[in-house]
Amino acid sequence: SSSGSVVTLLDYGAGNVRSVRNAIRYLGYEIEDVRTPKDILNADRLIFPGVGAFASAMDVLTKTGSAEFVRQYLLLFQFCWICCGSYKGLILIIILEFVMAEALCTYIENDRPFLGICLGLQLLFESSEENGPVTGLGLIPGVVGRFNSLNGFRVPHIGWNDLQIAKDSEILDDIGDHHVYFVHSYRAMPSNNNKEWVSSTCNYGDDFIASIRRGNVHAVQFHPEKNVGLSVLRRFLNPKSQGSKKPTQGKASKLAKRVIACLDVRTNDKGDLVVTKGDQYDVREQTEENEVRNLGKPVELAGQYYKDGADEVSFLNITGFRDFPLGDLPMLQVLRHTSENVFVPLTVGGGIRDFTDANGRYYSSLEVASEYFRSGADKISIGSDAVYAAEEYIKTKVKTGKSSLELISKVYGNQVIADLVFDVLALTQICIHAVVVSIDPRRVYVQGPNDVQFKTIRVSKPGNKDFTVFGFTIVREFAFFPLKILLCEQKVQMEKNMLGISFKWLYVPKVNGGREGRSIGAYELAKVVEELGAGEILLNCIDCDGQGKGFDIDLIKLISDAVSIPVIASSGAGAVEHFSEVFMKTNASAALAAGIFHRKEVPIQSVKAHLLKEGIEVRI
Ligand code: 1PR
Repeated sequence: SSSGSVVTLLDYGAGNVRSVRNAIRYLGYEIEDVRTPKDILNADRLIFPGVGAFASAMDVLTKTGSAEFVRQYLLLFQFCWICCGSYKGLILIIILEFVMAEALCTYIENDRPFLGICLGLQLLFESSEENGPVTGLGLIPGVVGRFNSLNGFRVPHIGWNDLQIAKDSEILDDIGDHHVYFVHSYRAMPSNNNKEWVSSTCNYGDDFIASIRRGNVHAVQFHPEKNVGLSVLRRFLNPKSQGSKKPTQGKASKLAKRVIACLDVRTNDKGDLVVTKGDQYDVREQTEENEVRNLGKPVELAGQYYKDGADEVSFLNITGFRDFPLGDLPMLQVLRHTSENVFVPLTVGGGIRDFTDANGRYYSSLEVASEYFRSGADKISIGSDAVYAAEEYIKTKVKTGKSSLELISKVYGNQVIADLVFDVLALTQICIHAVVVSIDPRRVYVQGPNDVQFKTIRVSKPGNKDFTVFGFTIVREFAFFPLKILLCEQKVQMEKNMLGISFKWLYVPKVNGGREGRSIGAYELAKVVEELGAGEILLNCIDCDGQGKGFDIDLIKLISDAVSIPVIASSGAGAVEHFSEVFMKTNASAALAAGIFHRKEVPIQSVKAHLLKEGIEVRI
């Protein structure tokens, strides 16, 4: 191939760079990986995506010779081994650690074509506040700091936001007022000292730097490998052919509410991997054959939803709790194929836990998650295992650091810096946002708030599959309390109707696909998983699942008010109005639906159009 179609990529192999690779290939370019510093100096154009431990490398270099240095290296080795699964990655990292920084500085100082992404932008600054100050490359004046979640803005900043263009930056010319995808907890701020670099800003509580440009050196805080971001990549890769446009000024920038399409995936009785959909988690048809409901093929449907404007696509491997996902290779294939053509964030969940296979080979949850990331996932979601971890934590008040949630959010999340590898922002940026906890609660009656040790709330809507006894509505399904209470409840309800007494509900999360009730409330679970490192919560509701009667507003309000990480509302969407309702009445950051999209009852475009009409910020 001619060198004109080759892009040099500086990648540690440690994180989810696959989507950047896919985007570059999609645009018709080949990728050459940096193996030695010479590869940097010889590059025609260099892309440095925002994952990996480069900033930590700088930190390590400053500590050469100390005992701390040795300790950190040992930990780094472990980290590489787990994440890369090979010595190749390890050797690459050693090279990177020692000499890449210099080559990279020379390359940038010589004004060679460079595109930094996310962390690749932050590293150009002087330092990071986190556990610091920690020195960066120092090419741009300024300090990288954490978003402040106190003023009501959820951290991490996840989702689609538009830009305020500060100066002509050619590569942003096609963005116009479209939203671009951000996912980060740290940001650099514009100031008089770095004014000459800043090409756009974005507002999330504060105005922060969304992109910089000087000569041929570009960097963006957002992800150009996602959706309209591809135009940025395209312009960077081929600046000459595209001509210059007058950049459109984005309107006042605001984080868009996300609409997510969810695909529950499992193998049917014939052995085909299908998208299915439950009715309160029961995915079998109510026919004699009792077949698994089949609503289509995962890769095709995901591609369709991307075209229709989904802001994210989630895959839930719903039998992952019993079938080991790394044995379930079709799911990994689904991810690989989907990520080649779908340029919105992909989440995958199901079966992320420690596992010993039939041959006695042990896999850690981290290995399972890493395999999902390597196959194209941008985020992973943990269900059952997070419940076990939370129960253990509530019981012992000790963070063992060993649960899948803690381990994965350490390696792909924020705390890694503090207590595992190094104290730099590098690994923070990989993915504090990469670990979603999926909560599957079901309503259970109690008579009053003091009847159980968990948080209860008064609900405004009765349950779905109710039935009537003596003219009073009671809930048929209850997983947590004995029938006696149900009968009591009936009595209370009668009194209520007569005396105006209202009563409370409790949300009990379920594990193993909703089959087993646990003694923990959804509220407690949400609080604890936030503490244990979750970057986002996917909040389902078994009662509402597949019913099409709307989201469980009470539950979503309870949880989204309780935590400061983003909450995805799920279960029950049946009409466009349900989406505006959940965004107006709760602090959900995103709304997820499955059935209405699969059955083509409501297209994603109509949901977006409706939200826009209602004055809710969405990505169009
Ligand atoms: O416990 O880590 O293996 O994760 C299992 C994952 O699989 C969890 O995220 C759990 O929610 C999910 N899951 C397990 N069993 C089922 C099932 O349906 N039998 N599906 C299941 C969860 C619920 C939502 C659904 C929304 C929207 N599905 O994902 O898409 O409720 O549906 P709707 O719009 O049609 O109402 P682990």
